[in-house]
Amino acid sequence: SVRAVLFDVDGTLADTERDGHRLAFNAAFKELGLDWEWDVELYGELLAITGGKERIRHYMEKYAPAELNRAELDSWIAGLHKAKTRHYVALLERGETPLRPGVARLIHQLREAKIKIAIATTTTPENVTSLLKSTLGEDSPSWFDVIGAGDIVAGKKPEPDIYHWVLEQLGLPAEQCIAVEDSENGLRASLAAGLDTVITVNEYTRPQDFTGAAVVLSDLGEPTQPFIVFEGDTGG
Ligand code: XBP
Ligand code: MG
Repeated sequence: SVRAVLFDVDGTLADTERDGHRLAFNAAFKELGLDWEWDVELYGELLAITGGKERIRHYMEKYAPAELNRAELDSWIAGLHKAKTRHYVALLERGETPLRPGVARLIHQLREAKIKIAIATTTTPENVTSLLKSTLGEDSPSWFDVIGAGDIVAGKKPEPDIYHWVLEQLGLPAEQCIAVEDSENGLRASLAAGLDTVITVNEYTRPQDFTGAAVVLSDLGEPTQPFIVFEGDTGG
């Protein structure tokens, strides 16, 4: 039986990319006096690289090369990304980023059923706690048995590192857990860690290749009507 469900964050718990992370990156660029602007289409292309710092580095290599040595570039990117995280957390704190359909319901049901819940994401830890607090309440981060996020592992998705780390912290084998993801990179990571994976697609990830997923859904859904039990129905 299933002992734990491991949730991705960006694109899975909430639609955080287009009107969240993207806007925060652009605000950070402006703050630092850069004339870069990531529009919706370009951002879709850049999403192929997971992790904000990695995404900035990839963009620079392709579109805006800098004459810095490796160490200078690392620290410059880290500074820019810190500003981005500040803008992103401020945006979440405005409380205008809702969870996707069915996410809150499933989390509550899993807790009631005493099935463990965990987070496995490439995003920065503060982003995760801010999103959980602004949507599920101040103490909701403590509902999660493990929160695996950001730079605690070397390889970001599609590498399976973060899933291996979370499974190890949970003390559970992959066969007793399920992952919920939204992207091909996320699915590659969860499958490589041996996890059966439910995919809920979004605008950016709908066209991607989800070969190997247990199921591909539009979202986790909300009941539109109360569930009706017919008395005397023997179910046959
Ligand atoms: C999500 C990401 C994240 C965010 C940015 O990937 O790629 O990097 O876009 O977050 P996944 P940071 O959903 O597969 O985990 O800037 O904090 O890295
Ligand atoms: Mg995702």
